[in-house]
Amino acid sequence: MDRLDDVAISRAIIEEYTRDFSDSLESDVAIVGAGPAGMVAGYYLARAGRRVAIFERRLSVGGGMWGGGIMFGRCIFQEASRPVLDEIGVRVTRREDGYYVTDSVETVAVLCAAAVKAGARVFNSISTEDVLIRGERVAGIVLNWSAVSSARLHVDPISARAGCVVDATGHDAEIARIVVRKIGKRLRTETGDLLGERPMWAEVGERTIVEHTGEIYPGLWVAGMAANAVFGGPRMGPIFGGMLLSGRRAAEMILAAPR
Ligand code: 48H
Repeated sequence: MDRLDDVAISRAIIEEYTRDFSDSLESDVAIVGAGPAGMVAGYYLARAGRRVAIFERRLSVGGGMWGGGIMFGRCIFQEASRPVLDEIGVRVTRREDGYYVTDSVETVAVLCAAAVKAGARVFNSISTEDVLIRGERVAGIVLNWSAVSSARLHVDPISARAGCVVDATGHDAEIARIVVRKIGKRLRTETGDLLGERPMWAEVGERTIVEHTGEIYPGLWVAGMAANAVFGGPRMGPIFGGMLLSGRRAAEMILAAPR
C-alpha cells in the first residue's frame, strides 16, 4: 500500500498550478472565455505553435453549449461546420433533413480535450476584469479569482501580458465593453461603440458571426457570440456551427496578422 502524505499532495497542487499559471502570465494569445468559440480558437492557435492561455470565469468550461436547446442536450450544426467537428473528433449524426446533431456533453468534453492536447492552457474560475492598454494597443488582461467578485471581496487583481487578446465571452462581449468604458467609443464599428445583438435569426446570425470575427481594436479580437454583439448581428439560437467557424476564423486571422 502506497503511503500518501497529505501535505505532499497539497504541495504538488500548489507548485504545479502556480508554475503553469506564472508561465501563462506571458502568452502569445490570451483568450477570455472557454465557450465553443474560445476553445476552437485556442485549439487552432495552439496547434500552430502559439502559446495560448484561456481564462474562464466559471468552474466549468463549455459556456452555453452544455444545455443544447432548452436543456435538451443536443447541439445542431450545419454542413459548413462539419470539417471542424471531424477534425476535432466529435461524433455526429446526420439527419435526413441535412442537419448534424451532437451530444452536447460530448461536444464540450472533446472540444476542451482537443484544445488542451494541442497545447492551450485552460484556467477555470478566473475572471477577466480589465485590460492592459499600452500606447494604442490592448497588451494583456487583468485577472482575479471569480470567487472574489461573487463574494464581493475587495481584493486587487493581477496582470497577464499577451501578444493579443480574444474576447470570446459570448453575448455580453465583456472585454469589448471594458475597452469602451475605459477609453471611449473607439472600436472598429460604425459608431465606435458596441452595436448590440439583434433578435433571433439563425440564417443571418450564423453567416454574420463569421463575417464579424476580427480585430476590433489593436490587439483585441472578437470571436463567437461576442462578434455579433459588437457588430449588431442577430442571435441564432441553438445552432453552434457558427461558433466553431468563428473560433477557427479568429485563429486564422491572428496567425496571418503581423506579430
Ligand atoms: C472570464 C468569461 C468572462 C470574463 C464571460 O457564452 P459562450 O458559450 O460563448 P460562445 O461565443 O463561445 O458561444 C455562444 C453560444 O454558447 C451561445 O450562447 C449561442 C449560440 N447563443 C445563441 C442564442 O441565440 O442565444 O461562452 C463564453 C464563456 C462563458 O463560459 C463565460 O463564463 C465566459 O466566457 N466569460 N470568462 N472572464 N469576464 N465573461
